[in-house]
Amino acid sequence: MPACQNIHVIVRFVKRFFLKHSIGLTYTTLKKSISMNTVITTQQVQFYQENGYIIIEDFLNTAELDTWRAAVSTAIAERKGQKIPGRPGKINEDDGINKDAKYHSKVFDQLVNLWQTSEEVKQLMLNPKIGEMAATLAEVDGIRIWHDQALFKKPWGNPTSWHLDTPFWSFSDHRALSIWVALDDATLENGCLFFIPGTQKGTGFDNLGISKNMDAIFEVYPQYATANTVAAPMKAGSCSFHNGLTIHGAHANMTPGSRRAMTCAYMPDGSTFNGNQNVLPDAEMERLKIGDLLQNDTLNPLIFTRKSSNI
Ligand SMILES: O=C(O)CCC(=O)C(=O)O
Repeated sequence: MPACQNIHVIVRFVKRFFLKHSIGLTYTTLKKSISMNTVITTQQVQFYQENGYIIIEDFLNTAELDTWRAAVSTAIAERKGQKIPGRPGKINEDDGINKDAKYHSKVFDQLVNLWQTSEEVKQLMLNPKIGEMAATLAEVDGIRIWHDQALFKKPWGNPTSWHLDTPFWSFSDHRALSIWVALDDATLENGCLFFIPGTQKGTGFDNLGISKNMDAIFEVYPQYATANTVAAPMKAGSCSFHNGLTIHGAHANMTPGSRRAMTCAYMPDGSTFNGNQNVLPDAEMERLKIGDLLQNDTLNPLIFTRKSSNI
């Protein structure tokens, strides 16, 4: 082969090498910066509407999971045990709703509205992409944050008895829902969630609290006492959404490790005050009358709406 042809071959090889590796580099960079897996398909909406819950595998990539873990841990440390901002009461104390603080403090550590006290958590919770996921699943036009909560089931933690969420809240909307993000692998051993599919269609807004007895909910909803349950083990970084009227609970933590989760409850935009105290500050409770729109953007930010340009 003549020398000039040799040079051409070498140049082509070098070009190909750089092309291949620069694409590789671009892809790696992209992969790192790819945002959360927030696409919701029509099939997923149908599944959610039918069953009242859905699991989204690999919602966060490894880097995002690290960010969430760090933001939530720091926010919890900064709270020094205060459960709800602006309200008295520390974790592990009687919250006036669930009797027997000694037992319930061993269900999980529950810290509410970390987004209000941590800029890092606020960045995560107010992400419109998550709001869009919630709005799409719930089939509503707009989504407001009701409250976030870190739910950390400690080693040997008690089970989370079957319960409903929406009856605790200060509005009554059958489309309200929550995201539950696994910050650790949630397994059958350490307290993964369980759902009773389809129950969101038959439950209501009477608040039963969370009993210590797993079967207490069936005194009110005996029609579900023989229903099938579904376990929702999840890898860290995966998440689920569940309707606040779907009967759900979690296993005991049978391990010496923690089962950490970050959650957020969502209120459809346009919901109205029902008179229940939950997480609203006293001043807001005094101001509100039953039937008023809950549209205080400082307390319940609108994180996604289809009505006008997104936030
Ligand atoms: O994390 C748990 O054990 C229960 C979670 C739950 O009930 C909820 O997110 O609504």
